[in-house]
Amino acid sequence: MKTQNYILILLIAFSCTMCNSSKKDKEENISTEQASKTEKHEHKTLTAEDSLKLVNHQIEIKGDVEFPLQLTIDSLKKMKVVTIENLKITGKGGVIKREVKACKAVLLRDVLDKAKIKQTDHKDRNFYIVERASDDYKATFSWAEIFNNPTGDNAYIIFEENGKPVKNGEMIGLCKNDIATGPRHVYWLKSIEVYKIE
Ligand SMILES: Nc1nc2c(c(=O)[nH]1)N[C@H]1C(S)=C(S)[C@@H](COP(=O)(O)O)O[C@H]1N2
Ligand SMILES: [Mo]
Repeated sequence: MKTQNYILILLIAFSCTMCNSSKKDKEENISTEQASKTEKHEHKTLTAEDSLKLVNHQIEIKGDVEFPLQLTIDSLKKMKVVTIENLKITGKGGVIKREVKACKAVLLRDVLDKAKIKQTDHKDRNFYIVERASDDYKATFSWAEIFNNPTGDNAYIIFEENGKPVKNGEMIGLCKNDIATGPRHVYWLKSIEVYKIE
């Protein structure tokens, strides 16, 4: 009887340790998962020197266009410039990441009209447009969004914030009517690329 009790206690104690250890494993898994999620989402802070390396003095409009272009801030200033007031850059769940009182910008549509997308006829409308930054961050638009949808009136290339040059790069791509404006807010803008769906 005594030995039986002893074995029983041992068994219970053993199963308890097993339970705890597997629970602990799970907890550890969750915490590493969370850590890597945060790591992926957050941007590491760059030194002033590294940030300068990403700055472009012009953006290149290329791909399926009749007139490939290199546009500087000065060339944008010669186009139809609009002012965007109280701009909010938002992330997931509407978290405000950045707020700007006033920005000067031109419409992405005007830039694309200048470069003229190579369309064979009026039904040739299946293109996508990529805004690419020098750190290879990218945002994508479709032809229909820009030329046959209110988004066309909301997709901008920003070159001035509160009367000063923009801080991250010289030009920023932005889509003002997106639910969260963070994803299609492309700083260090380097090129606008037009591709046809074959
Ligand atoms: N070039 C470039 N633009 C970018 C990013 C980036 O990593 N590189 N991050 C985007 C993300 S995820 C958000 S939410 C907004 C605002 O980012 P911030 O919080 O770093 O200002 O910028 C966007 N634009
Ligand atoms: Mo983000």
